[in-house]
Amino acid sequence: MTRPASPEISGARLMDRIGALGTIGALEGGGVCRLALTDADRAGRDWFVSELKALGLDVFCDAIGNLWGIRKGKTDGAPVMVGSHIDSVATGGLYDGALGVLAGLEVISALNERNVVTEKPVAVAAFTNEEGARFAPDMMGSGVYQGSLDLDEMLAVTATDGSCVIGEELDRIGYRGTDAPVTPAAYLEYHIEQGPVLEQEGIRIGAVTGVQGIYWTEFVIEGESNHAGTTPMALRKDAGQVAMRIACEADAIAAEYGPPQVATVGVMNLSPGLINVVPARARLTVDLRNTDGEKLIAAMERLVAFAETAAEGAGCTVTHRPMARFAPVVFDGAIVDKIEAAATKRQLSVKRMPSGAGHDAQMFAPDCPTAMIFIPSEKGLSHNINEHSDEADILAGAQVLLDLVCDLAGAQI
Ligand code: HGY
Ligand code: MN
Ligand code: MN
Repeated sequence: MTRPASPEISGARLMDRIGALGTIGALEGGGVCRLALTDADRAGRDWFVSELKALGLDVFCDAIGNLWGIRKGKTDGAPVMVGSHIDSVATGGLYDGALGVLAGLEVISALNERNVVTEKPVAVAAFTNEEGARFAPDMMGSGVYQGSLDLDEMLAVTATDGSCVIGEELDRIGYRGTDAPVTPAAYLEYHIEQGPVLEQEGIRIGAVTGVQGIYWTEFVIEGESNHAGTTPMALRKDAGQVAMRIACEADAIAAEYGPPQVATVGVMNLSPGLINVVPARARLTVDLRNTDGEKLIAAMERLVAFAETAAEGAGCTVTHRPMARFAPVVFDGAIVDKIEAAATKRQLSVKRMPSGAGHDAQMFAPDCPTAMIFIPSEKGLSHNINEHSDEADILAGAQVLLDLVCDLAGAQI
């Protein structure tokens, strides 16, 4: 039997799938909202499972709703897995997460149409709640899949708006499975950069060397509501002022540490939230990240100490709760080298770089050879409905992914 030629990505098929998934949870002005375990997420899951079945894959679902399909190989061993996520933030784009899952489907389509036999099985996965926007922490499904997050603990997590619990939502959408996760022989994730580096430097492919550490913390400050007009400043217990000082301190830490340290206050709620009432209570979240794990811990400790001093000085109390604690990870050097070589062989400019965003890949890095492929994001935009990547880049990155899968899975071509 003549060996099939090296399989090629079908751009039309991949763009069609991006368009199809992009209609699920579509927002009026563009972009998508497929918050984890909502009806839109369920619809996305249903669509993904139907695609896996149509490709002839065996389909699996575990106890936290992670979904994966496996294309048989000559051997029954651990698969080479291509994964990412189809849940999004509330103002998501078409590509964050979806690109990696859909390119995984395209890899299977390309292997099938050339009847390529691989030594190892090939798997395509979509992990539950990568974003952590509705239920913290992020990378929840992949963390449970690989064992770094406890299943029962995660099933009991309440939504950030207090409306529901993960386990019940999984039952409600019918995605609490029973299949046992299988640690891959290697894990590859293809993702948009979500930052400005590749575009600014005119580079086509990022060979991602690792992911920075991520610390999410919730602060709750309790003060005393009072009249905005009659209460002298010195007699106030203003929870709002303390919250704002904590936010300013987070910003000051990032400025003093300099890049790559970043700090974000994404949520700040004041109550009772009335124009003429001194806030009795404030809740804010702080997202701190750094590629240096020790600096990240130092930044966290400094912020907590500041919060306690600021609260005490204002006659308030403060509590803080970790919502995510992920140390920086380094990806497998040999696979990063392969990504670099595969891009170069396709005459694509390529750059080794760390990831500023968290990804499911960081949950696999401690357990199996893992790496990521990036393509440029227009204006570095992401978690924004205007997120965009050029079709030529989308296809180029997907071809590099296919070449890597053929290499790692031992495709007979
Ligand atoms: O927060 C992150 O970096 C990822 O988008 N969950
Ligand atoms: Mn993502
Ligand atoms: Mn994201």
